[in-house]
Amino acid sequence: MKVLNLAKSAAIIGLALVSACSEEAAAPAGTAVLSAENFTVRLNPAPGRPAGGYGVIKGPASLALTQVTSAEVGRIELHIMEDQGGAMRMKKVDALLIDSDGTLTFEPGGRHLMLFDIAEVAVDDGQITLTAEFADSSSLTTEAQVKR
Ligand SMILES: [Cu+2]
Repeated sequence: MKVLNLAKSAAIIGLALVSACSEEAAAPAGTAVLSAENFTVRLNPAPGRPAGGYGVIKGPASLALTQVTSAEVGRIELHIMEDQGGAMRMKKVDALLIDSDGTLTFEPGGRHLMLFDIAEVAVDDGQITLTAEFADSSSLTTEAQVKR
């Protein structure tokens, strides 16, 4: 039973760390100062196709965004556009770095979020809560407006 108890404590510590990270306003020393602006999710008019997520993250240059999650979305991928034999195609990447000017911009035709399986209730509400996670364990939560 000792092993089980240890596993339980580890899980509790893990949870404590996660909740500490999500309080970005009272950031402890060594945690990046981050902000998000104008996030929108544009639904795909074709049923069953993923939606595009756009907006701007501000933070320290070269900090890596490692994932974006939402309780209201099945899966969110980080996408870039890449020239493949003369045609621009989307490509999934594992991380995106904040640019040297301190911004990471997601826009149509460029870097974007790809949202798969958005909950109907979020579509009806017109809002999706997104949480961005970074390589230094910082995180940032923002509300994205849903547009059809
Ligand atoms: Cu995409």
